[in-house]
Amino acid sequence: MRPPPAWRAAYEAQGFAVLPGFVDAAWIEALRDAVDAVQRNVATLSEAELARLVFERDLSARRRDGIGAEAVGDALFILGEPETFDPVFLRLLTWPPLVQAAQLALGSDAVVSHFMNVTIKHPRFGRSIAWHRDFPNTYICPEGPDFLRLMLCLDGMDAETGATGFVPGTHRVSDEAAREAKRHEDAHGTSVPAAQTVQTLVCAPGDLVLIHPKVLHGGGMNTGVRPRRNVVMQIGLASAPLVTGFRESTTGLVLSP
Ligand SMILES: O=C(O)CCC(=O)C(=O)O
Repeated sequence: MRPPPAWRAAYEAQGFAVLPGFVDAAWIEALRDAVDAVQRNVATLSEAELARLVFERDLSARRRDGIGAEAVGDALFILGEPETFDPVFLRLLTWPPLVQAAQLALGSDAVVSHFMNVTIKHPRFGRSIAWHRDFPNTYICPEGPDFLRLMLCLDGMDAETGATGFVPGTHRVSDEAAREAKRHEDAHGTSVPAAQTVQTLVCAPGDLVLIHPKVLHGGGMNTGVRPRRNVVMQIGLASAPLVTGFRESTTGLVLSP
């Protein structure tokens, strides 16, 4: 195993870490173009392709500050399985420096992909994301918190555009406490942490954010005039079988640099 990189201490102490300038501008532009192409061609997509997308108009207006479905057109919130639309995403997921970052965070060379998506907050109405932990989740999850999410910023983000906020240190709860918190959330809704405990992450295009599965995070609406798009990849230990029912095209893909 390689020696731990400098970001590892932040990841362990806070439950998240930023690796600035991880992906170069030319590649970020190619990824943005690929997202734009899907958004532009929504009207011509097949049913199978449409099934991988989540549209703003189909979600509650509550997280858009009441802005109604009629005002958001065909805006995408989630572009699922982006690798099935453009191979540039698979190149990213299997890119050795990215795989190595996941291996170092997880402390093992044997890692697999769980899924990837592009999470999009459109200018003016892109929805807020409720406070949550990624572990446990009902989508694609192993029994324990043996994974992380890697989030690549395509446009950068700040408070106005709905940057991701974290409550540092909240990953230091037991697995059972995280499960109990999820049960509570499902029954009673999510609670909002005190503002002074939240760190809002300002990022530039090309920054990579590593997210511990038990750190509390969420984010506000995009009230600005620029889009806020992040590629989100969940990668886990190969030794931790999934206990959930869903699968994506990259689920189980062995990642080795
Ligand atoms: O896009 C974001 O701000 C965060 C995405 C997120 O919360 C997640 O994938 O769990």
